[in-house]
Formats: sequence, structure tokens, C-alpha cells
Amino acid sequence: MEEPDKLDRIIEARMKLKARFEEKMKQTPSVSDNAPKGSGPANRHGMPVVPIGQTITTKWPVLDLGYQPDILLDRWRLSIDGAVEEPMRLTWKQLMNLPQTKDVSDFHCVTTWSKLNMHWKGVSMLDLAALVRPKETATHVLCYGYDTYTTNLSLEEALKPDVLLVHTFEGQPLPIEHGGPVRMITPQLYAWKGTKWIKRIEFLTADKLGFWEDRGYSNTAYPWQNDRYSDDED
Ligand SMILES: Nc1nc2c(c(=O)[nH]1)N[C@H]1C(S)=C(S)[C@@H](COP(=O)(O)O)O[C@H]1N2
Ligand SMILES: [Mo]
Repeated sequence: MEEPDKLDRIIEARMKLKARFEEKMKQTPSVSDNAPKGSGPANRHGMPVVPIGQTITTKWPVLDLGYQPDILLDRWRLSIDGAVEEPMRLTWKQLMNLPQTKDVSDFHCVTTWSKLNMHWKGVSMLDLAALVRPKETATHVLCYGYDTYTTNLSLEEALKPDVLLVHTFEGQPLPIEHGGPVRMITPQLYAWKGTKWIKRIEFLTADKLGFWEDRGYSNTAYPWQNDRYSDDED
């Protein structure tokens, strides 16, 4: 950020948000489940590195709705609005001027492939939320892609430290087919919870189903519980 006091305010808001969601986050299955399903050594949040029913791939398959929007950086905007104190519409330059986070995480697709140790760089959802300051009544977000895709997340999932809006993968700009210029990643949930070509994050005071959640995918999407479809009750 340009002004140091603005950065201080983000840091303070981030600490407050962390404190507000800490307890709920600790209770989410991807950190609290004491009988997670999967194989291999524990990952950094204590779950077996390969979730049940997944096969490791080194390739990176592409999944979309049959259309890959091509957004010029000059025209790219990210709106963050809804139940927040300070709605924003960020340009590319503004996004790049926010604190940048690097992380290495895994990607679990509901269609049974997982890709491990992916190197990302982007802006954390927690930092974006700290900027717009969700109202006390905010409980969920609905994310929108430039291709009309939507997906919903609870705030205790969306504000986990590994949820990022990434623009860089393995040191290169995120390819269009994988959601470039910017997509969300949700390493502790199935990957459909991460919107490619993200253009809007709407904070909500009640849950609202996204594209796949409305078409029979699980609302919660926990890889270590084989939580793929909303009709399986296990
Ligand atoms: N905007 C948008 N985001 C999306 C999708 C989509 O069709 N449109 N597909 C989702 C699904 S089902 C998965 S598994 C992942 C796939 O990401 P990938 O194509 O980079 O592997 O993106 C998710 N995000
Ligand atoms: Mo998917």
C-alpha cells in the first residue's frame, strides 16, 4: 500500500478478523477431524496428504463451463461488496500494491485428481477482507467469475490463511485456462470452491448456493470426508 497508516489499519483489521473466526476455524473438519480419510503422511494441517478417493497427478487438468474469458489487465476489476463496511472495486495495479503472499499448497479436484506442492503467489482473502471489513452479521461469501460461475464459502473457510487470490503459479503469470489473471484457491476444500477468473466477492449474512452447489455438489466440500455430493450422507 502507498500509505503506511493504511497498512497498519489492514494489519489491525486482519488481527481482529482472525480473532473473530479463530474458534470456528479450529472446528472445521479439515483441521479438527480426528478420523480423516486418506493416505500418506500428515500435511501441514494434520490431514493425510492424499484424501480418500484421490489419485495424484503431475499434469494439471482444466475444468470450466466451456468458455475461458480473456480479460485484459487494463479492464480487469475485482469488486468486493455486500455486508462490508467499505466496499471496493480494485484495479490490477491496486491488487498488485496490496501485501503479496507466497504459499505452497495442494489442489484436490472432486473428479478424483489431486496435484501437490503447487507454488502460488497472490493476495490472501484475509487481507482483502481486512481491507473491506466484513460487518458483524457477515457469515459467508459468494464468489463470481467473469464466465458467470459462482461458488459459496463460509467465512471460517474463506478466511483460512491458505485461501489466496493467486495471479502467479510457479513464478509465471497464472495461465488463462487455469483462471488467469486471478483466481481463488481453497487448498482445504475441493477445488471447485476456488473461482477462476474471479471478478466479484460478495459478503453475505446467510449462505447462498453457487453454481455446482445448486446442482448437487456438496455445500461443504471436505476432501478428507469424501464430501463430494449433497446426497451422500456420510
Ligand atoms: N470461474 C470458474 N471457476 C471455476 C470453475 C469454472 O468452471 N469457472 N470450475 C471449478 C472446478 S469444478 C474446478 S475442479 C477448478 C478447476 O481448476 P483448473 O481448471 O485450474 O484445474 O476450478 C473451479 N473454478
Ligand atoms: Mo471440479
